[in-house]
Amino acid sequence: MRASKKAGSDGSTQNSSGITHISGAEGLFESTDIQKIAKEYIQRALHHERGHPDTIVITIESLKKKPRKISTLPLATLRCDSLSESKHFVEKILRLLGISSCAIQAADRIIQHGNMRGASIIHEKTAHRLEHNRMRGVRVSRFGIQKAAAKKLGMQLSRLGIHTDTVTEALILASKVASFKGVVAELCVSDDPHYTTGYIASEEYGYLRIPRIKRKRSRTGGRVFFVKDGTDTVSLTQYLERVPVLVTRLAPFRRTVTIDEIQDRHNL
Ligand code: WAQ
Ligand code: MG
Repeated sequence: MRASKKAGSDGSTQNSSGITHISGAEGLFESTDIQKIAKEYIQRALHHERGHPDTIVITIESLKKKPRKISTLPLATLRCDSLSESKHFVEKILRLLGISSCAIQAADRIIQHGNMRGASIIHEKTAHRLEHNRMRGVRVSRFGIQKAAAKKLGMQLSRLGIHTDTVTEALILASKVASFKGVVAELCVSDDPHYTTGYIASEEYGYLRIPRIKRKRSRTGGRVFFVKDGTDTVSLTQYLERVPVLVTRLAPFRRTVTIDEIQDRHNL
């Protein structure tokens, strides 16, 4: 699903096409659930805090290939008490993952600018932008979770008090992204004005939730995938946009971790 509106009326950010992105969602579902899911997606599009759309597009396609089965990344929440602390920690963690300062700055600029429907792909060292369409970015799609795994995931997230569509979908998306070999890390900041928790996802540290990653009421956000030198961006884009991937297993979850614990793990 994607919902958008012609920009201008409320002074919100817009891209050069004059269209403001409001919300989007995607997933893999059983054919018997299509009606229910389409209804939920329409509800979501119509009642979004980023505004009222004038266009909603819903695409439904049958799968031609069996999905590839993956596990979720392990999930944890970073202890983080302020906006300035989160900025400092994000930089530190990305540096620990080997990402250069200029790539970190480039990611920050893209996210501050906002209003892409998809994600940017950045070379982890040179900071070159590698996505084919810079205005739209790469839109990860065709990811889902098996029913039994979804039930288990729901219980684990409930125990942590974070059982929401937002967390569930972000964790599955991030697990798909991280399952491509050349991807070193993903940085994500929601574009919803009241959702201030973002994340860094990587094979190294798992899905690390970062509270207070942005100021309340800010409408900007975005996603950046940092990739290793030599990553074939055509294959990466094809994998993220087209190849069906299904979560069938869960990795262990932790409640909170501190920046020192992350650093100590790195030094082991
Ligand atoms: N593929 C690529 N990029 C996407 C996609 C997608 N399917 N969906 C959204 N984006 C990009 C786009 O640039 C959006 O502006 C930006 O990410 C933010 O999207 O554990 O809600 O849907 O509590 O606002 C993180 C959850 C939630 C953290 C992230 O993102 C947690 C969120 P949003
Ligand atoms: Mg959003």
